[in-house]
Amino acid sequence: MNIEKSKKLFAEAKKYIPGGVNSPVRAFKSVGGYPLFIKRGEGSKIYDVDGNQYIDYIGSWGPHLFGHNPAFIKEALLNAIENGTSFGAPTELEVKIAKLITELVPSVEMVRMVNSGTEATMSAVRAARGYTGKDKIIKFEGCYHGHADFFLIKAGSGALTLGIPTSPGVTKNNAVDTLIADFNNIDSVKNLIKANKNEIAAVIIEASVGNMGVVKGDDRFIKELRTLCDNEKIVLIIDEVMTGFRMAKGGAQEVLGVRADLSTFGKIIGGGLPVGAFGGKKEIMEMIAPAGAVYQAGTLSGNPLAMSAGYAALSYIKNHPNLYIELEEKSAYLEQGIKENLKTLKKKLTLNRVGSMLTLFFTENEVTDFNSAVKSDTKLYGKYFHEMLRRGIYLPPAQFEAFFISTAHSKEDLDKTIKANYSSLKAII
Ligand code: HOZ
Repeated sequence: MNIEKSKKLFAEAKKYIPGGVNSPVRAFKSVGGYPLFIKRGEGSKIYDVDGNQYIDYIGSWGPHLFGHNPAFIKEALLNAIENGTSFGAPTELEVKIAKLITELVPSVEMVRMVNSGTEATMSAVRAARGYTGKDKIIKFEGCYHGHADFFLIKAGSGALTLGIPTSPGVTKNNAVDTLIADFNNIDSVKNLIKANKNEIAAVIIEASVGNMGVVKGDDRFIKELRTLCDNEKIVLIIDEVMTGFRMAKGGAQEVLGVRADLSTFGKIIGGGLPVGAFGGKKEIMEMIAPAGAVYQAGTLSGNPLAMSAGYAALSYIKNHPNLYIELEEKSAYLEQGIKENLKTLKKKLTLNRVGSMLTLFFTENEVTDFNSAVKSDTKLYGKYFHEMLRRGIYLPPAQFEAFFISTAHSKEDLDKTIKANYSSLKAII
């Protein structure tokens, strides 16, 4: 595989951008080798600057439910750009998209647009603190909620992959209000609540995790968490940055049968453009300025280009409910194919799938939380990653991430992936 142009660009990038990338995981540090510089994406495929084609299972980390560059989003963007790129003033589209989100996600009565998942989670916590008048929050080890200081404690995703789950630069004062519980373990939450009686503003959780690899939230655990938060007057924030509009139109909370007090969303709300949002109960959301005193702001929030792409994506979701059936069938087909390969090769690895997100963990044990996820052989994952890449399959360049499947993945793509999975596993075992 010729990747000379990518190699050259990476060398040049490292002179001007820390580590040569604008977000750490994409530097391929944990799998080794050189990151590919991507030129374009179309449907299920991406193309690098050297002209290589790959079947893509990252999909910009979640939003590309319909594959890259679908015609209806492109058209919406081209129409919107005719009218200008940014006003810093309200537009009609912001009202339409907010209304649409409240229709699609029953727990969301009001919503505020921001520019990224990090802004969404950070602002949701501020709202919860303002609403309850309490300071502390509970998060779960291995869950990742973006890079605000108080979240970078025992975090997942890139922070975990790079071995810096608790980042330097986070002050003791910032860390002291973040309490850490074990995912899928209700007793660990109960103990923290007991030890910090009437001090906890919010529990924040990826109800189905993508950021320590895919780990399903146990139904009973999530329901007990909901009851606990109700009893203790704690705001339950469900982080749907990855799962929102992907697991179902109502996200992980719809599938798990719970209602969040606040939910956070990411780039899918912008059809893949830089957008996030947080929303939920009216009485909490009305705490936000200018309705209330909790300050939150941004010139690019509700940006007309991002809103037009987002409105096109969410309208498509609303009008094509069968897309979740298609996603489920395609994802189950891939899961089944990989499982059969493992059986034929007599290799016991753990495959976790929740809807159209899956992770192949290089460990034999069941993966249900952080401690079981980190038992994975990350070096072996790195080898597997490169074998797959050589065969034209672009997977997340880190063990503790999810593969994302889209409706654009054809049966031919999935068969090619299953075949590559077989040969790649065979090559590394
Ligand atoms: N931390 C992101 C995945 N969980 C990756 C962000 C990126 O590199 O774009």
